[in-house]
Amino acid sequence: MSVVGFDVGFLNCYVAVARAGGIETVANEYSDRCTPACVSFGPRNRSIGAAAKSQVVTNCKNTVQGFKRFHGRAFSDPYIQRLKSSLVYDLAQMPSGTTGIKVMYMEEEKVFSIEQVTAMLLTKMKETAEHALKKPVADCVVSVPCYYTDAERRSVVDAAQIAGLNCLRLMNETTAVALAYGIYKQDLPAPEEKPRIVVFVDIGHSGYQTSVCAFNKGKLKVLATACDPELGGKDFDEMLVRHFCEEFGKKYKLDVKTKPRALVRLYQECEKLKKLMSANSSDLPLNIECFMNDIDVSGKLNRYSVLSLSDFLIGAFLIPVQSELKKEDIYAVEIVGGASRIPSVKERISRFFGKELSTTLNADEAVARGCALQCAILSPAFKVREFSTTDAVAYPISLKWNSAAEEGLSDCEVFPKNHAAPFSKVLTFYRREPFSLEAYYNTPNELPYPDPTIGQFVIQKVVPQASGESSKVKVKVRVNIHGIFSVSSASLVEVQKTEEGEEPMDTEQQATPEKEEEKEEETDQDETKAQGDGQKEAEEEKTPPENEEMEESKTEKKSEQPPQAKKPKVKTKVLELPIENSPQWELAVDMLNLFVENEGKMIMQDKLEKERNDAKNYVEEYVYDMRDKLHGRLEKFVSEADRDILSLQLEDTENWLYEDGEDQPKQQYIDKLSVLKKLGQPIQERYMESEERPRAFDDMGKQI
Ligand code: ATP
Ligand code: K
Ligand code: MG
Repeated sequence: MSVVGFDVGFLNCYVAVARAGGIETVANEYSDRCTPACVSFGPRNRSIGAAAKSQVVTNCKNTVQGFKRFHGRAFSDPYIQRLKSSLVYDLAQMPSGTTGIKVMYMEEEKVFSIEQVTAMLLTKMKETAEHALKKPVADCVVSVPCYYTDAERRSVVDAAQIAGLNCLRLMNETTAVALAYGIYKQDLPAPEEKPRIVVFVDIGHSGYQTSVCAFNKGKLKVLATACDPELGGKDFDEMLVRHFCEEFGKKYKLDVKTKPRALVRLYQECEKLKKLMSANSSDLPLNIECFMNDIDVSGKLNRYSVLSLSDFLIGAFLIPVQSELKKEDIYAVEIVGGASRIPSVKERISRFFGKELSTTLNADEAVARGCALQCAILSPAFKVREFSTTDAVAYPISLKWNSAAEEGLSDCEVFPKNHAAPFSKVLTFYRREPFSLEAYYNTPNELPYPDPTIGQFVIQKVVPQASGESSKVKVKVRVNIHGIFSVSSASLVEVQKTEEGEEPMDTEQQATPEKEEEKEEETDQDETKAQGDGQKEAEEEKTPPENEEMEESKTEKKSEQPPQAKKPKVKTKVLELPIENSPQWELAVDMLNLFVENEGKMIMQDKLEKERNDAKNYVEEYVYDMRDKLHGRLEKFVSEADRDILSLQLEDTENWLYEDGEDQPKQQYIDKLSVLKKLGQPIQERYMESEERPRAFDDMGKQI
């Protein structure tokens, strides 16, 4: 059982693990806790993270970044089409209609789905976690922006599965931050007291998220969220890039937009400049050598000109949080995310809340830490302080269906905005035949996504009662732990017989399907017991059970008698009904399996390529090392003739490495090395022996 949290950022990713009783953000193979969200494709392997980022300029067409925004999106989505023209790499349509990226990999043109690309990034992060924990990693919690829709979330869950991960929860980024904030606080108000209200603001590279959270001892509840998925650090970069494109156009007559490589370099330099500006108010230079057409370029910016340039951006950082929040109710405004370091942005947000901003959390690592904490809470193998997290539904969810009674379509909002999640509700329908429900977001204007459809759900095998009347069908709908909507179960209540005048009974219809089926096989005597259990279940449906998942019973038409009222005894049987689920842009199971298999193959290929490279490096190292030593400490232990032979061999091998040996199978390098070692080993042994001899004398001396 592993306890791992992954912050999959637009630009920067972080891995946190539970180790030695605490949560720790761990470093990758470059000793960096930040792993760039970047994947680069080469003729023999993939590079992921920092290794990929170093190829952004040299292999720009096959190096992908900024792909977080492609999840769950149709290729035809106007948003994707607009982005496509501004990207250095190419996008393509997947057979299912979703978005893929088109690159050259293993010397062939390949299209990878967005799930595959994110899986590659997760593979890298998984390795980082495994390296830190020194054991295989599967269980984890992965972050997503709180504005992600169902299709986007499902796509990330699939990506985790492709990477061989078992995602216990997709966690909203601001909720993860809230958990990281709350779990260590010793002074939270008692459960019955007025909660402490804290606002969390995360300004990343792509997006801007805020959430209002209520804290009591041992729990946090997200009251409301507000986001702008298209406002973050990248917008400042873009503004600077535009500025310099214009300046270089005038000054050097260069059209930067026509050269992808130059544009990528300009983006890199502008991001650096932006960061420098956060700490400097003086003029800052920008110099790039051999920028385009062998021309060196230089430019200059100061904070005041930037302020005027970015005024419209900073103006957008107003927070339309929909809640009845008064300024005096807010205990603190905690700010995280890389772009929260921009002074003018901080100033603006602080002014809006009329409050100094708090920066008690690590701005870069809080999301990953919160995810790891959530994973620890969910993991039975790990002991951690009890802390329950209730999230909020980001967009109101409605269902619509064909209604015989009302002639045409009926609909009903099942989860209003900011409704608690995870959460289940039971809806009751009266039907004679299978029927379908369509789930959709009912505020399309609020949605940062073109298609409000969530999915189609067909309740199958519905039949009328023996009497010919409509059957009572109970449909359980839920927003699950990932924030994904589903129709989780459906059952039909079959009335078997009615006998007047028997014992009074309560709402026995609430019994769960399994309970009812048991009841069918039992004798009359046992029936009471089963009914008793059923009653218990009914109560549970209205009160939150321990597992954090709350349930609420909701009926389309009220048909139940008030409890305690005497009513005729009805013997019923509850049948589980199959549901045909068709969520929007769902990845088909066979595709998913294929992607899992392919990821495995690519991991193997990367491993083989690494081994091949290592084998080559060993030869190179040996050549350099021996050459030095032959004229150094080994000199006395080799005859001149033998030294000349080996020297010649070393020289030949070096030449070979730069020519024919540049790109050979692993075995070739192993063979070359063993040829060299055959000559070198005896010399080294003689040297070792002579080193050991005086030490042996020393030891003898001690014995005497
Ligand atoms: P998202 O949350 O949108 O998925 P992310 O998590 O990858 O993105 P962060 O790592 O939180 O983003 O922030 C990265 C952004 O912060 C980049 O735009 C980066 O340039 C910016 N940034 C980092 N440090 C500074 C700084 N000192 N001044 C200004 N901007 C900064
Ligand atoms: K991040
Ligand atoms: Mg982030």
